[in-house]
Amino acid sequence: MLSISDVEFYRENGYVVAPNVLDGATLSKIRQTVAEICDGARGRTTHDSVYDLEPSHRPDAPRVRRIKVPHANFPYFRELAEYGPMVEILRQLLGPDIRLHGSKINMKAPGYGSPVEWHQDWAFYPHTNDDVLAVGVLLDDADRDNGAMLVVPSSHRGPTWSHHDETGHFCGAMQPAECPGLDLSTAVPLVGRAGSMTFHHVRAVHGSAQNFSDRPRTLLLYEFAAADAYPLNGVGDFAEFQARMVAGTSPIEPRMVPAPVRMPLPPPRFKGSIYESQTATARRWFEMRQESAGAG
Ligand SMILES: O=C(O)CCC(=O)C(=O)O
Repeated sequence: MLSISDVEFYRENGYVVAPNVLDGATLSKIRQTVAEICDGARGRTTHDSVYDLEPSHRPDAPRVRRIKVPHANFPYFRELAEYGPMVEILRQLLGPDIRLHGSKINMKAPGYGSPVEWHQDWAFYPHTNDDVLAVGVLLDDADRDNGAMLVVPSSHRGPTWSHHDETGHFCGAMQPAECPGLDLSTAVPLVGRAGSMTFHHVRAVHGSAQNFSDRPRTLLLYEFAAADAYPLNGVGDFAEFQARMVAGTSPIEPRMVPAPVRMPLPPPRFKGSIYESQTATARRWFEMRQESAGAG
């Protein structure tokens, strides 16, 4: 459970870290399951519906960047989305009725694990109201050097920024130089020990650098919404939508609030994952900084 001041901190800043939420046995089981899934990337030559691969991946030397939608691809991760202590915290932040929206596991291997450019999740999946958040389940200790997620405090109360590329297509990456008033120097790394959980608001500006350390940074992300938040991108399969409820009941009447929305349209030129869609823009903030640090 979060304290009252933790909940207030989340409302004010758009993020909060809860230490040591996972018990040791569950953490070990998740890590082992992730390792087994990653072994399955051996022999693969391209991205598919489960694996997003690092640019340096080779079939005989597999490098997985992301395990896609684990809750849909592996029953264990659907079960885990109902992990009691996590759902208790979600109730505090979202209310009693909660639906799982999506999931992913972002690997950041030592030395090469890819950056994720600045973005707001809301730009990918706007809803009728913004009681929507992502949980980061830390499967390794996370710190600034191994690519912990960075969040700009209180940015969830600001505009929804453009996430479109130079051709006008959605690409899922912001251009911070074109965001007046957004001060990235205030960004806070969401650090913690393995087994801790981070919670960030769907409109919070966040990103993360390449892993330059010699330690892995594996992050299981679950996205949850208050059940009365309906996705503006539509509901494809209503039975599947309802089957994603993790607590309470699902109303048929969406709650609407005025929140700034930009639709993720026209669709990205490069599809498959955020890593791929963000390559559509030549102006990548984390990569540009890496290059200038190398050149300097
Ligand atoms: O893995 C990370 O550090 C960032 C994850 C993220 O924001 C995303 O995948 O949408």
